[in-house]
Amino acid sequence: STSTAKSRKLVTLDEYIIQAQNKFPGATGELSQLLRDIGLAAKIISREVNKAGITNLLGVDGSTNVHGESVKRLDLFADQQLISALDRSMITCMVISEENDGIVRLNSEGGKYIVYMDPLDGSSNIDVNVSIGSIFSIYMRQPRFDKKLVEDDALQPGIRQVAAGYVLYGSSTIMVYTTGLGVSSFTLDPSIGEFILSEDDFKIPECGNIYSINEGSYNSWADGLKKYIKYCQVEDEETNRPYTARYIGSMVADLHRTLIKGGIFIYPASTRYPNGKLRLMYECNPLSFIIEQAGGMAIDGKKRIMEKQPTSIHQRIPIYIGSPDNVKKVKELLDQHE
Ligand code: AHM
Ligand code: MG
Repeated sequence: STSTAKSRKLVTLDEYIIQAQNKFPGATGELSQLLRDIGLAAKIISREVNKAGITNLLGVDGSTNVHGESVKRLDLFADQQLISALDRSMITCMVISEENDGIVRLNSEGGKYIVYMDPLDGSSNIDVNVSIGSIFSIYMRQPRFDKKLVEDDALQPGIRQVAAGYVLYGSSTIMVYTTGLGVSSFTLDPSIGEFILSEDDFKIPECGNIYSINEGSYNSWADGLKKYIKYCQVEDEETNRPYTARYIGSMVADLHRTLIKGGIFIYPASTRYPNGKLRLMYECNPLSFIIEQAGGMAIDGKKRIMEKQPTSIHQRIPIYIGSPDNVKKVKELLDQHE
């Protein structure tokens, strides 16, 4: 019957974006175009990530391969792919990337959007064939066209994000994004080269039994955090403890698991990283937007990450993010042991 045929219909990322845009009669389609640009770059990066093992056999980083060609670093390759995808459609005025110290100007005259990105996060995991990801965060340029485009235009708090997402290059390649109306995910079918809708209203469990933190820096943690990790390890059947420890070391992979299975991911302040390691604008804000849209929470230990007024484009911030019950519990202990 038609209804079964309909229910089996595969929806591609591009179709989904156009359908979503059609729900807003006034929409110009520019944000949709931007998301499609990122989707295309993601497919190209995914292909290269899958080939990385073979490339490694031929020579790495700045060295030359057997053909005498120089081999590009994968993170720089990802950076260039994303920037040229965004450049093509002329709607982005500037890009701020982990790979570039300053801002990258694209269409500084007419471009409406400011894009932050970490083109290939978790790059230390490339060498060991473990999941890595790309992260993006999109803002509108504030209407000040009289003035020259400056770095300050990009210093907007996370609550002003108009869209954010990530691509996880794992056992399959998955793109997850939000425009503030819930969280959708797409799985890349490499045989046809399309992202196919897999989930269109992701919700994080209220409480989870997985904690994710680099315990190597235990000695320099705040007392409240030490207490929380001990709490996770206590045996208590009723609250499903002890929790399970999982830490991949790729933020995108650790957060994707947290989104699906619940629990908490923490990158706290430590002696080595007094402000935490992760970057506010292209790691913490976009992941916070997604987790909040899925019903979770993200704080810096005290306050909501997305309300933080940024002071510089590459600044770092501690992060406690995940299921609401888990984040509330660690906050309670942090407050108690200040
Ligand atoms: P990178 O941008 O150099 O790849 O570092 C970011 C990564 C995150 O993906 C991950 O959560 C974190 O670093 C892990 O850091 P650590 O090895 O200190 O636990
Ligand atoms: Mg990074």
